[in-house]
Formats: sequence, structure tokens, C-alpha cells
Amino acid sequence: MAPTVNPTDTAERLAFYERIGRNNLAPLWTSLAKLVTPEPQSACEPASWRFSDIRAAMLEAGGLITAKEAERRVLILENPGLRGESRITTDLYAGVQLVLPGEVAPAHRHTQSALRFVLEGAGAHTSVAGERTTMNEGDFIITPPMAWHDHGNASNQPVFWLDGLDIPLVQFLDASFAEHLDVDEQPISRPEGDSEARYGTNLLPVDYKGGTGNSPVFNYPYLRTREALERMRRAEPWDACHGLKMRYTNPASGGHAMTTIGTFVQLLPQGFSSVTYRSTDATVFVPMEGRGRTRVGDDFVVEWQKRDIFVVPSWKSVRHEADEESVLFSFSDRPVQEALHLFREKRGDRE
Ligand code: 1HN
Repeated sequence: MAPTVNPTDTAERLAFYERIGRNNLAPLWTSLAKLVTPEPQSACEPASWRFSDIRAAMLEAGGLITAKEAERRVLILENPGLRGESRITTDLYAGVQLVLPGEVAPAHRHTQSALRFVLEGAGAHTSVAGERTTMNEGDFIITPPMAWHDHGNASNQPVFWLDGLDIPLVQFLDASFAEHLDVDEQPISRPEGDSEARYGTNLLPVDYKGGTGNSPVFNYPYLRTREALERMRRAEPWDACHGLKMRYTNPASGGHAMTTIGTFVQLLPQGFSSVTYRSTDATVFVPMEGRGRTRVGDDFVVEWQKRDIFVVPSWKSVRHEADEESVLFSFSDRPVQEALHLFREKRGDRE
């Protein structure tokens, strides 16, 4: 096991470090303890945002800049331990986006993957790779890498959604590419609902070979998800850690819906109090129904209600308590950790 304390600095050692530093050399023995830790040590902190605060700030932003001028009118959710770095966890980005009636967020594409989770509004739309889909509350919508995407709002109410992207991960890998289209809205080549019919009804085109690993279904409507949870609860015993928790999948592979971001939804019955759980994937939670609280580690408690957002860092213990029947959407980097065989979880211990 790696040492937990560094060897002491002596005048002679410090002089040596200074001399070799001029040659871009550094001793490992002064850094080893912080590089190889017995358990995850993260700058990411537990944090929460009330939707009412975000909403008020977003409407103010709506008076300051148009969606078109901003390209994306978004307020970034910055982890308090990672301020200025546009991260909600060490390797994921999150922000809340507002599109006002009549506005368009112009078409672009990039190597970063994006998810949208619709917080408030009905009838706005996003177009992804030539197909338009309507955005309703609780819908989970995917923008795969390098898919053209633009958003619009022809409804008469503002639409707010949560964006989750793998920006810090792609940044770490130095793999960012992006392009703008020369028109605000991309040409539409397929009718609305085409992907759902083709890939999302337990059918696949006979020659479909699985594409890029990202799901060919790009809108997972809340109504269908909620109905599935409602049916399952009749037969399924509640899991002590998660209530009734499902992951969104790529129907062509059974894998995660996105290659870099794992997405989940869980139902907690009224009065539910979970057993402690921890996992190595720092997770962003969004309650979409109900009211309750989540205890993170020993000294952080978030009292949450519908549309609030909170984040649990890697390997911090989590306990959920639901005062009302609640539904939580969540996302994390779990697919990446699983692919690299780094994912770990632990059920039921109390520190
Ligand atoms: C992006 O493309 C969107 O398409 C939202 O709505 C937020 C943050 C950073 C980079 C690209 C969008 C983004 C983003």
C-alpha cells in the first residue's frame, strides 16, 4: 500500500528538488501519498441547488441575452469544490438551459455527448441528427457525439431543462471537436417519432448493426417511464438502497443509453428510508416528483423537492428519505468506469 505521509523535507532535499526542477524532473516520494490514495479523495463536494433559485436567475438571464446571441443560454452548476472549472463532478458538466417562446438555440455539433432532462415546460422541441422531438417535463433526451442539434420553443411558455455533458472527460482526453451549421435550424429529414418506431418498440431494422454504442432512441418520454415504474411496483419488492431503480438502456445492445454517461430513474415510496449505499460514480440527482431528503456522508443533508438538483461525490455514503412518493432521475460516469473495470459499489455499511 502507498504511504499515507510524505518523507520530510530537509534543506538538502529541497535544494535537490529545486535543482532537478529546472530540468522538468520531480521526486515521486513527495506526491505519492496524494496520487495513490487508499480510497477516492475528491475535490468534488456534495452540493445542491434549489430550482426556485435557478429559475429566478435564468429568467433574469433571459432579459440580459437571447438564446441566439448566447448560442446556449445556460447557467452552469459549478461544484463548490471545483469553482471556475465548469464541472458538477470531476468528469461531468451540468447546466440549466432556458429557451423562451419564439427563440432558437442554433445548430451545432461536437464530440461531447449531451443529455437533456426537461425540468419545466411543454411543447418546446429539439432536433437531433435530422429528427425533431417534442420536449415535455421529465423527458430524457440524448444528443450523441457529432450529431447536429438545435433547440426551439414554439410553445407559449418558457422551457427549462438540465444539460448533462461529458465536457471535462473529453477535455481531459484532449478530444474536443466542434462545428457550427450555417443555418440556425438543421434540415429535418425524418418525421417526428421515426427513431422511436424504428428502434424503441422492441423491433430493430433487420440489418441494424448497432452503430456507435449510443442508443438510436433519443427521447425517453417521462410518461412511458413513469408508467413502467407504476406497473413494476406492483410486483417488485423495494430494494433497501434504491427503492425501485432502473437504468436507461440502448435497446440494440442492452448497454447504457449513452457511452459515457449512465442515466437512471428510481421510485421511492412514501415513508421510504434507504439503507446506506456508496459507489465510485459521483452522481447528479434530480427529483421529478415528491419531497424528501438525502444524507451524503456524515454531515451533508439536502432537503429536496421537485426539480431541485444535488450531487453526491464518489464513494460518499448516500441515504434517501422520501416524505412523499418520489421519483429521482440521476446520471453519472458509470459506463466509463465499468468499461475500465473501475466501478465499485458497497451496500449497507454505515461508515
Ligand atoms: C451544448 O451543445 C448545449 O446543445 C448545452 O444545448 C450546453 C455546454 C457546453 C458545450 C456544449 C446544447 C453545452 C453545450
